[in-house]
Amino acid sequence: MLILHLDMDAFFAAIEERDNPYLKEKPIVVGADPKEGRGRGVVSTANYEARKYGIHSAMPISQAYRLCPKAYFLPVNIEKYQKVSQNIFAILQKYSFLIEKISIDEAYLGLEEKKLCKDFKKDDPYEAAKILAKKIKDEIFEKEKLTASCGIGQNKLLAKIASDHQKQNGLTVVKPNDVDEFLRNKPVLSLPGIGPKTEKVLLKFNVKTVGDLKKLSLKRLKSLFGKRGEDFYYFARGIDNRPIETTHQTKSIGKQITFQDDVDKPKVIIETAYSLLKEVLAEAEKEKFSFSTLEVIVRYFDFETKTAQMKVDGSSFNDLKNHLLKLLLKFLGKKKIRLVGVRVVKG
Ligand code: TTP
Ligand code: MG
Repeated sequence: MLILHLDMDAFFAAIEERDNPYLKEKPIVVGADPKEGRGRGVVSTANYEARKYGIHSAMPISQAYRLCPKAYFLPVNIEKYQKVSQNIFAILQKYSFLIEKISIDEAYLGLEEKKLCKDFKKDDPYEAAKILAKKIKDEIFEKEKLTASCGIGQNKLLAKIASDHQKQNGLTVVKPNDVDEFLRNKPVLSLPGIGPKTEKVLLKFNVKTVGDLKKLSLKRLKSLFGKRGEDFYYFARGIDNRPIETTHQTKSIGKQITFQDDVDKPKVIIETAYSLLKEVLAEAEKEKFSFSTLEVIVRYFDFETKTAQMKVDGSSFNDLKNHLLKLLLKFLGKKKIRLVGVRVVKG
């Protein structure tokens, strides 16, 4: 089995650029209203023109505004993007029965090697997969006027890193003999499960790239990171046994709000959290989503972020309100609060 990973380029921003000809080749930021630098939400995404100014997803919108005030700031029109996403997944389904949806703009496709070779009259399944990826990209462009980047490899790890390798309309194939060379200079951050915290720990051992990571023994990695360390050991060698999971299950439903001004009145925060809980439960009901954990998220004015959870199997709405209050009270009366969020989680 070969894996193809597909990820749309600057997805939300590319759709807006497509639909508004005046935006062509201009810096575009999709996200919260910047309110001339006083806006309080975050950037959902920016197109590559805007990324030249250092703007990226999840950055405070006020910072994005400071970096490029002349950028075009657009609100998130999620219904529109979901519709486009459905069209793209409908295209993907024509090319593989084995699809794992990762997000609104990203998927893994499982490709049977024998079938690939037969369909495209090639001896090398990687060459055949490359032709298939090209066809998918062409069809997406023809029907949706949007570009995607694709990566092909012997597992999810390689396919995903490959799709990121030449972003914007890229197509990268990593054959088994090229794996070491391909991974050697990639930053450790490109491996799944390695975020900024793990990156920092690794830096203490002078490990910056996947090549550096390979020098740490299995024993060492296990003692540093436990079970995750074992994964890192194999990932560094391009080994990854994670299967394609076709039935993608929702794991959580959450809502959050950034206050226009930092709030210290407990009443305002509690009432906001209650109304978020209501929205979350309505969505859980609509999606027939059963959950067992309730989580609250609080971000203080200085961006310190706290979360607290509790098991809430089978609780009524009033019980949940009480649980929420209990969780929330841990965080109130300390510092002014910038954001509050509520989430329900499966398992
Ligand atoms: P990504 O695929 O991570 O980003 P992208 O498609 O905008 O850019 P590229 O793949 O070329 O790097 O996310 C897909 C969409 O999901 C993105 O267009 C907007 C949304 N999104 C958010 O709303 N918030 C986020 O923090 C991220 C990362 C993405
Ligand atoms: Mg994308």
